[in-house]
Amino acid sequence: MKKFNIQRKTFLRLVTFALIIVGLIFTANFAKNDVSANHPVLIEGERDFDGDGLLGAMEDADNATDRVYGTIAAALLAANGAANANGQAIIVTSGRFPEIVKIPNTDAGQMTLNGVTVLEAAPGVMADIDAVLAGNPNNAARQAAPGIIINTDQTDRSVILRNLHIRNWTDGILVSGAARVQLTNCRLDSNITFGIRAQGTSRVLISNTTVNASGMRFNPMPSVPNPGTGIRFEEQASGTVVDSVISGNTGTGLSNASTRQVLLARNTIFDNGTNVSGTSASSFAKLSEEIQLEVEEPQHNK
Ligand SMILES: [Ca+2]
Ligand SMILES: [Ca+2]
Repeated sequence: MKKFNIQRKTFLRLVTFALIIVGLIFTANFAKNDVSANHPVLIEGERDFDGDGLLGAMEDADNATDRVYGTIAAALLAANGAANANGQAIIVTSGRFPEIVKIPNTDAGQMTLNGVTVLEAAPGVMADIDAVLAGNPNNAARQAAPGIIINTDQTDRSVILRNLHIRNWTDGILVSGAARVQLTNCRLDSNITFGIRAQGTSRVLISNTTVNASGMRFNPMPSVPNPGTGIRFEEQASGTVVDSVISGNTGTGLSNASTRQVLLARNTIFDNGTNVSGTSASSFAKLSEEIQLEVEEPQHNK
């Protein structure tokens, strides 16, 4: 009987030990494979949203449960419970963001999009993603780079940008690979090469967006436009531009050098170096009247 008790105790210890090992293995695998987020996170601009006295990098790192961040980059990565390129990142107080936004952020080891990635400013919030912030280090390095860089071969998940103001970069927004991107209600100016540039086999929808003054940058001295085009499609990129304003760009307003067609509807294209240029007669097409009527119908019913 005594002998049995010792064996049972040993047996229980072995079972406990085995369970701990299994638990550790499970935890390690879970951590390694946990790319999911898909919860909304908030980004503070230059005003403290959650009232904890922290802004910027301090807000990024304070804890893993508040889901509030001080930089766009931290809100889109995985640390401290952030979006991990899967979900919605909402800028909730106005401010200037002197940071290059990479989606996915390969420089930080985020090699893929983990889901639909949304970056937007809340209504009434001015989010100024600006290469130049007086007194801030690295203004010159940022001015030599694009502001928002979206590059992925994944075609089954979108990147959505809404209500952002992007200025003083080379390209304001550079889309490449096979990325699927929707830009709505964005404003771009003072980008020296291209306001919005689509390459590869990307597909880019541009709606309710204003692209002004590409090629005009004056920090700290006038830059040479290179070429200062508003919206540009290259390689096999394709897209649709609707309800947008393309004006005051030094080079071409809307340039399609891609082999694919770009669809247009209800845009104002005015006072650019050249308003529109394409590589062939079929570079552009108007969206059909049927599609326009469908879009406008709800307004008639008001
Ligand atoms: Ca805060
Ligand atoms: Ca925080």
